[in-house]
Amino acid sequence: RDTFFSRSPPAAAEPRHASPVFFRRLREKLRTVARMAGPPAHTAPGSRQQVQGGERRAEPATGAPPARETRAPLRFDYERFRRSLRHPVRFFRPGEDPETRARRMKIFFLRSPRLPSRLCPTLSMMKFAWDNYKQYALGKNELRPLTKNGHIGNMFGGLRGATVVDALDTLYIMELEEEFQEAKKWVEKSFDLNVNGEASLFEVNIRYIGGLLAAYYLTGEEVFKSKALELGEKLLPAFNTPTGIPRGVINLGRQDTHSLFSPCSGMSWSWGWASAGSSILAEFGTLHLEFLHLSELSGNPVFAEKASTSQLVLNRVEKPQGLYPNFLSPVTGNWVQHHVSIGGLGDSFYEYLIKSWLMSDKKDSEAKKMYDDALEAIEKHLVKKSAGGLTYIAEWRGGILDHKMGHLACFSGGMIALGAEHAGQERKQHYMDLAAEITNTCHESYARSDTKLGPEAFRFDAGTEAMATRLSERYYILRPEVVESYMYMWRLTHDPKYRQWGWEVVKALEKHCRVEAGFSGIRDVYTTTPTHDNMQQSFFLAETLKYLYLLFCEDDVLSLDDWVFNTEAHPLPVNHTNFKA
Ligand code: DMJ
Repeated sequence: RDTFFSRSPPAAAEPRHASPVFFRRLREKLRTVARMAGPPAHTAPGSRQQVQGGERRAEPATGAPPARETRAPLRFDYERFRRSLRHPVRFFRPGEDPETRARRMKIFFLRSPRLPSRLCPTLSMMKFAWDNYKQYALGKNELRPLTKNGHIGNMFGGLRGATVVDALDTLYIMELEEEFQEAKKWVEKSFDLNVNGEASLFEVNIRYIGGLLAAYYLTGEEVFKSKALELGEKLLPAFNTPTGIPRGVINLGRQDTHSLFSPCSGMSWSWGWASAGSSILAEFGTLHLEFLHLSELSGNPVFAEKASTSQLVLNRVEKPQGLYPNFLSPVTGNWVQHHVSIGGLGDSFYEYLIKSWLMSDKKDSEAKKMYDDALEAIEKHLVKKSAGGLTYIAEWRGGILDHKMGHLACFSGGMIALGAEHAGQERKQHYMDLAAEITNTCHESYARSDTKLGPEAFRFDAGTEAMATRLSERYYILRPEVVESYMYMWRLTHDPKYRQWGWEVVKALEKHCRVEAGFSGIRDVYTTTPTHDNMQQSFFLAETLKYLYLLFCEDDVLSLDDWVFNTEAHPLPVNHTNFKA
């Protein structure tokens, strides 16, 4: 029996990592991060530096001695960055001479005659989703397509326009020019960061910061960069914990404006539902990509330091059977619960390990090793084959397997394929096969439903294979993970079945989720007359439609050589070189 977890609360007084060895490793790690982000302009221990909107000391990670390398703000050379890209970012290429374009189109259409008729629907779906959001809900977070109004919700702490920010890069790459300008105008004129409310650190990071960063890198428009940096600064107080592991909820009000009316500004909490005040693996483990770019663009290492501290603490903590449980105490650095999942609560932590390595141009070897080891443990303990021959990834509760896979876990086919290319020679084909098998299982969860859309969770027990068994797990909320894996599998194998499967999803979305004023989730995938949930999720525009579009267009549009997609499908550039002037 695994003895690693202590049932009694661990002694809170002594953070586990307050040792000289920890600080030495942290300093080494930060030096690597600093090297990845480019050479320091000057080295002045403890000197003050100017960042957007004020003076800020380059903060040491919690309790650690001040980072030695601080840097003056450097001008990010956007033109140089664009020149460094190895491929174009869009299907239609500005400045391309007509002859080259005609030749390229001819080759594209000859190779895949059905594609134009598949690519175009994804464009018009995006336009339909955006137009309705704009008409009925602009400035709210999401569209309610049945009642034709907006939804605000409570994840974004007073921030508005989640759909606008999530949609920016998709509109841009699809060349929906007018619509992109509408979205940009809203960000310029109406996107207010001066808000006061409780936000999910994770959601604000992946949707808003990820969306703004991607929009900046794609367009060079300063407004996106400055909003991303300003918002990034507002998230920093969440990291003020004994371990440096952030808490999940943060009040976005300014810290210096505590008053009777906003007494909680800048404060952070753990989610009420998370056991014993713990932080969630998929939340604090899904910051690295965005935070490294915040440092890259601002010249302020504080963001990279914060994200790297989490990675370091996780690397160092003892792992039961090599697995990472979903709940960790930000006070003690100990695991708090026994639940391991590659789906909800765990998912994007694993994704960010392999993507951190790729984004660092394969220099962040610590992240790669963590990914390799984690995948090995997952395969050993969680990957199973059903009686009917379907490979799936079970969940683990204190050593007991729950033979269930969530829709969220279906991103893992794409992730494992992405990592397979870079596995040791003897493991490459093995991981590619595993990725294909998992993607196939996720496809089966769609194929076995009446709507041809997949349920929120499906099971492999009591004779069930890849179907939901509980009423509460039958819904589909426009999630992207299955088409995300199709996109990666297509790009990495060119097996046409992935495009065929993507096309089945397009048809099903059109048939069951399109309503008069947008797209809506459905409550039961096992009936051909499903009721709608009246919600057009912002990730439908950020992810589902973007991945479908990328599945049907040329591989070099947002090429995997140049970009990594954050967990909300916002493309962030691989750091081939440093772009500082
Ligand atoms: C998205 O916000 C992100 O993909 C996140 O990582 C998981 N959940 C949703 C989509 O299902």
